[in-house]
Amino acid sequence: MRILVLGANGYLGWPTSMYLASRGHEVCAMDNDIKKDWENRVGAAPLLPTPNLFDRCYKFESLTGNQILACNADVRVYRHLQSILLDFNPEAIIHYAEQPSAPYSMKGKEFCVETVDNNIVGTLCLLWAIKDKDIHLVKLGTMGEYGTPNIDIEEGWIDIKHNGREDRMLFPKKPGSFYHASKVAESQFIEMACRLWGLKATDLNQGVVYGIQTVETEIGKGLHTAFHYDGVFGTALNRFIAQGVTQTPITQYGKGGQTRGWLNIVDTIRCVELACLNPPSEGEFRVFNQFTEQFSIKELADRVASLCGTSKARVHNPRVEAEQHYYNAKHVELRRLGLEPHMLTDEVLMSMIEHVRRHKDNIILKNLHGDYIQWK
Ligand code: USQ
Repeated sequence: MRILVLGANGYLGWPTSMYLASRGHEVCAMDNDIKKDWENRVGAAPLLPTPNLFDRCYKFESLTGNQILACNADVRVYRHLQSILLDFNPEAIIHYAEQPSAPYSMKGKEFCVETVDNNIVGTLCLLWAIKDKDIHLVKLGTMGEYGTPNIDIEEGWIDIKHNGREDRMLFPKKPGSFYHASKVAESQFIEMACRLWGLKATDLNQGVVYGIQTVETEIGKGLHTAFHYDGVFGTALNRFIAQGVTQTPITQYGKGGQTRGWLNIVDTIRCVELACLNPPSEGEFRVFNQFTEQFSIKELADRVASLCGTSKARVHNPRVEAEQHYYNAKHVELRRLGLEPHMLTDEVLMSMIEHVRRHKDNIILKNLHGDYIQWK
């Protein structure tokens, strides 16, 4: 299958590109390198520096014989996008080209506007570029679009009975940051484009991803993914691991009862492949909840603290979010398509700990605590 990956040099985009190329797909990897600017703006850096996309595609091909075409372009530059679509003629597009951090989007007006501009304008350009084309859009959404409602969360759609009448509606959304709200808006635009123009799209409402290794990242030096551990781009478990490894008190925010869906990075890449291989029908806006297990923040902080022999910090929650709440989100569709989940065992946690420990000297200690971005 010919697959265009947008945001291909990121935490998920790069392992996805390699995985798909290893599985016999023709892959074009597009990125505009903007992540480095965002990192610089908040003083963040991944555990290992992110190589140039062209260099690592060349490296990957020389080690495996599998080609990944690389291109440097911004989704929002419409003429570039059009010419890439014309040249490569993809059957599916995986859209990761987004500002992914909730704290970044809450840091101030400029950060919020930049997030919304990057995410929403990028997605709108993409929708116009694939209008009238037979391309399946696989869009990375987020479980955070739903928030933490006091009812079960369905996979995207809900049947509603109201005043004696019935309809099938998008599941109500309650985002908790401007980043999450940007994803809600994108879902709405994509659903409308499917309904009005007959596009076909899959919205993958993904939970929090953890992990650092995939089969392909281990093939050779320079093929690693961008592992963040700071308070802006580092997701909670990845961050806790870096804190455990450096004996820095683990920053559980507040009571830690915040419950989320979680998945291993190796399941992310399998899920996007499954979505590509099983496209929806014309005009369909399909939603999958992409996670494999639910955990509270406290459970994860306690497990890492115990495995690493680290203490826990008492951190007042800088976010506005429920710290004790009901959470029950359905996630059956990807299993139905063949996903075999990798669960978060202590063995998996230990292998992450060992891996991060090997690069411990690269960790910027001040990024593991302090300077919390306040939600209000
Ligand atoms: N948290 C802590 N301590 C920390 C960092 C976070 O307790 O040091 C807590 C947060 O308060 C929150 C939970 O951990 O309750 C998750 O935070 P996170 O930073 O790991 O994840 P989040 O901001 O929700 O965003 C991440 C990704 C985003 C993705 C989302 C999926 O950055 O791209 O969309 O996970 S979800 O959480 O399901 O919305």
